[in-house]
Amino acid sequence: MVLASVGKMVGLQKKASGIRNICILAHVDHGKTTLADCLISSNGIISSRLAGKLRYLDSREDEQVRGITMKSSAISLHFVKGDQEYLINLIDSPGHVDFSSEVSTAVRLCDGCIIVVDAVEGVCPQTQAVLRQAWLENIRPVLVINKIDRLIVELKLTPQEAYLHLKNILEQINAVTGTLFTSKVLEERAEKETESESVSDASPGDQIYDWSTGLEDTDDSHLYFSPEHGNVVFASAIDGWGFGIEHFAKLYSQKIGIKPAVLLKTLWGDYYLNTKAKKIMKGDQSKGKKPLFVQLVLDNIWSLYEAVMKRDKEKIEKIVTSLGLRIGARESRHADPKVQLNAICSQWLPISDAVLSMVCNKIPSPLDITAERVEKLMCVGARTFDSLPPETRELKSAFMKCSSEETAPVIVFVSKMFPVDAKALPQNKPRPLTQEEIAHRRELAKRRHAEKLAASQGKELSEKPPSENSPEVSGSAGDTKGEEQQLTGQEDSMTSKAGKQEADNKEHFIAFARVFSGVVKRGQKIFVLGAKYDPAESLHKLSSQCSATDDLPAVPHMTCCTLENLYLLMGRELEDLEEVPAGNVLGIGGLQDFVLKSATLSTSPACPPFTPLNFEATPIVRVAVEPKHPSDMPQLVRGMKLLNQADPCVQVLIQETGEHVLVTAGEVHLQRCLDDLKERFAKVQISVSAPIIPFRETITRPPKVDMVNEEIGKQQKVAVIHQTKEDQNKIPEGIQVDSDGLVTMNTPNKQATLSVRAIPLPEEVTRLLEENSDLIRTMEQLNTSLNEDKKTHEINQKTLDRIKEFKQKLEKNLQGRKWRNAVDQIWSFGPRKCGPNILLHNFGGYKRSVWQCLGNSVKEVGKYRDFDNSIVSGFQLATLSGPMCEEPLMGVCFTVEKWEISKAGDMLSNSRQDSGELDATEHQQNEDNTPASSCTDEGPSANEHQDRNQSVTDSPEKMSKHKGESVLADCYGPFSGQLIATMKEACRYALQAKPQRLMAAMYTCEIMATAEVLGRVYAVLSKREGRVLQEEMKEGTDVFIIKAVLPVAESFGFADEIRKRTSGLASPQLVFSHWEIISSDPFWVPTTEEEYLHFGEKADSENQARKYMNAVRKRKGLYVEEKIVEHAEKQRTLSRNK
Ligand SMILES: Nc1nc2c(ncn2[C@@H]2O[C@H](COP(=O)(O)OP(=O)(O)OP(=O)(O)O)[C@@H](O)[C@H]2O)c(=O)[nH]1
Ligand SMILES: [Mg+2]
Repeated sequence: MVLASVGKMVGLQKKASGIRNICILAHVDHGKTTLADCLISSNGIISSRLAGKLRYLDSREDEQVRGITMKSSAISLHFVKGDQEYLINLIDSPGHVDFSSEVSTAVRLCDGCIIVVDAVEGVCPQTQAVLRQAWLENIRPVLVINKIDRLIVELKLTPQEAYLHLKNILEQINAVTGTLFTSKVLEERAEKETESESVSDASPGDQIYDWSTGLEDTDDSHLYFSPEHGNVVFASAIDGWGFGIEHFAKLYSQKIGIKPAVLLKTLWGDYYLNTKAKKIMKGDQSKGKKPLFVQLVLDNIWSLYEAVMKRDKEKIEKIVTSLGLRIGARESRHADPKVQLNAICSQWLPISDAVLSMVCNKIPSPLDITAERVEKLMCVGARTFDSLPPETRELKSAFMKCSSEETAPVIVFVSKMFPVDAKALPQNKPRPLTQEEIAHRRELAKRRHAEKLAASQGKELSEKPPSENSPEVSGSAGDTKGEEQQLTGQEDSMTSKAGKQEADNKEHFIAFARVFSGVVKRGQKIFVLGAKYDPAESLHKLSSQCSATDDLPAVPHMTCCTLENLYLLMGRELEDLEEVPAGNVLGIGGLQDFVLKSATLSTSPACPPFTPLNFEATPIVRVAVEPKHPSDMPQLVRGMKLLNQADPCVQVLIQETGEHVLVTAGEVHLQRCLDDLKERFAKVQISVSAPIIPFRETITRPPKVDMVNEEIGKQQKVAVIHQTKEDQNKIPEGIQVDSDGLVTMNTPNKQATLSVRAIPLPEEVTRLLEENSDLIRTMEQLNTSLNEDKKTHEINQKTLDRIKEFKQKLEKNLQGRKWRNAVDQIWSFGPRKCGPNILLHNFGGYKRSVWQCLGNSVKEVGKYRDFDNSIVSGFQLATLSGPMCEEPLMGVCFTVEKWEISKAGDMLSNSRQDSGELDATEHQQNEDNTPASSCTDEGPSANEHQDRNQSVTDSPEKMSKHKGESVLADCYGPFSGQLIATMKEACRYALQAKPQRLMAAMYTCEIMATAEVLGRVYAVLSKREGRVLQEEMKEGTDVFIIKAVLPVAESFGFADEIRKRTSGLASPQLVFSHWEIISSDPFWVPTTEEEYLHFGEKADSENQARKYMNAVRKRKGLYVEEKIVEHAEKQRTLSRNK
């Protein structure tokens, strides 16, 4: 029976001090949903017998089948502690890495979290990840060490061993918190230092850095988990028990006559009980004594388990009576000892009491939100709180107050949109009839009866009663009607049914949200603010007092909408609400056309959008989908749109090739998305391509010394020569390549000459570029606004400092003769102006650089200026798709060493300048439309599919404006277009002049396996090109932890294979980690006799890189150089030789 009614919940919602918003976080399978079941059963929503078996919050079928949670879902619980009543809004989250974005959506709405740790597995990768997420969101964690029964039943530890094991786990988890805390304090301290430095500016010359200052005087005790602080519960969710040490402290203080406060301090730790003196003494181990925790707590639990497992009836009875419990006859006679255990334990140490009272004591109510958290939520990107408009800053106090007064501004954050069946909506649910309705129906029935009588007397019916049209009436009273009417009635109900079904088919999206301030009401009008909304901009246009009901001018990223329905989230059910006050988690209906995935809602236009959610997973697995029947395309497109809205992490895109692509976080996520798409959103059959695996292209340094021996050295030289010859074969005539890889090319009209060289970037630099891509993008924006002489972007000091620091780091890593002045010469980053490749200018008389925003570069004027955008565009195109298989480049530096424009070209540039035609918009167009407009026919142009015709037809028109100043130029199209194409080609040839390599995306994975299956795990890993980084044994268990890296390309089916080969004992989780160069050369061909014998003529058996490259080329429909069985008999010889 459900204990608390909706009315009760509504009452509790109004008292913010009694609300706790929490989520349960853990590594996969550590028992979150089982724990949630136990908590739910305390409210009578599910029976306590089913708690742990039902997994009530896993409402999807695939969640139940697979046994893992895939989405976060919320439920509101009522809890009474002493004379206080609490409302607990509980959110269960998934633990699998693929769904870590769901964790982000949950964490944002909460004030605290329960971290669950499996007592056997201890701290796992996702445990660390969720701790970090909780930390980033500034929410308070409490700890539940779960599955303690496994220590007794599976590992068969003694209580003493178990104590040491638990202590160890606690240390591990505190170590993780410790690192988070230390790094934050150090960061803050560094920040303060730079601030004070910039204020005083007089820094003493010889400062001594003491890295520990700042750490000592910060109180961090509340951050750590420790049983005596009351933020740790020991539990076994499956057996229904759990306790904090205060439970035992209270119990034993009466029994042995020691103050509870003393016991609370000593029950956990190295203390023992001196029974004679009735005193607690320190130092258990040195004296060979049992610690208090073992003696008073664990021993009891162990003996209970022992008695039940051995079916020692007498002992069980003794324990049960001494504890004063009552066990039903059914449980005590049950064949499964677990049932009996559950019955005893859940009465003795009910887990829900232990966990919920810890939550109420330790987790702050919404009223206690910290100023730090508020500021973090309100400041997006590089903006600081001080730079927000004053009206916006005032809202901080509304946040802090969390007030539900009428005057308080409403602020709501929507963290995700989730789909529900129309049937599940409260307004569509069958409900008991009211008295009036019953009377009304009775009346109708009577009338119908009278009509029937009349009909049987042969009287004609003149007209139908008007009420017949209503579906419920016609449905329920079919049997009492005349035949003719029955038919019409059926038709009616058929049409209305069809209509209803259509309505059912429509997806209803509910916003998963929290009210941070004010009261939201059904039917209220409110502003919807997108992530890019800027209050400063809109406050220019609107007054801060305006409301969503007014008629307002259009402001970017802001719309108005009406809150149609408000819901109380109750797991699988929803309950209608009229209004929801501040501090609560709720569902909002009617936003699906206004909010895509997340948004901020407010009644005040001064409200800033909340900071975007921190997503830990990078979507990396992409597949192309298409309907089995081409005519189903519109449904598929619609379905993909819905899927995009329903999942916080999936990306849905249409590639230039016209393919519809899904990008997901991993295999399990992909499977779920496809299931959803097929069965729910599109409802059509679809075919799915093999996963499209991303690669990167790069170059390496040519080998200088051969390390093996001279003999092979000679051969290799031959090979190198052979290769360079081959490479040069690829380069058409008319292009000069010197021995050092410098490529010199002319534009088709011979007006300009470009010399480009490609050099591999040091690894650290590539990493630095990758890490700072956001910063690079900001720099780009700043530079553009500076160039346009717009001063709207005031440059934040903090951003400038970060840019300076970035520059210094680059300088530090780019040292040596080759890189002299390189950092100052950086012209652009690419692809998309923020990627991990660099363009340098290394010719005289040119000064433009990306550091313009730092204000130390002179504005460049000169003959190059008009066309430098073309060079940059050419570079962007070249880095976007490389020559090997048209994948983006990574870690390559292109240096332009010569750029000459001949006189005619100059003239051309001047004439264009004079006619003022080279305005920004046209330039943009050129960049976009003319990449393939070169008239050179040679070269493997990536963009052949791009509209070449268009540029050809376009160009004569444009060029005719120049009144034939240069007849030569005319036939080759606009000069800027030629430059783009030439630059792009030159970059490609420069790449080809160097040894090229593919880079593969790598996953890291951590696999736990017992010694018996270790060998098989290794076998699977090595078959899939995995590399073991580390192997260690988990203390106190026989489990090994293996850390390995694995190419994404080889990862499909990996988890399944490992699970099968180890009979389900090991199950890895894959997380994207980095890009790695594949050492083999995709273009390598055997040159010596021995190599021929060993590798065969094609040499493709061993060459991983070539395999990948050809697979990608095939997929993209590019030319693949392959020999299809040429000499059958030779192949046979080969296989025998091998
Ligand atoms: N022995 C034992 N098993 C438990 C306990 N709690 C949960 N389990 C089992 O652990 C498995 C996983 O439990 P779930 O509650 O689904 O774990 P979860 O953390 O919700 O998993 P995800 O949501 O997929 O991350 C189930 O088979 C449970 O029966 C426990 O206290 N003791
Ligand atoms: Mg779960």
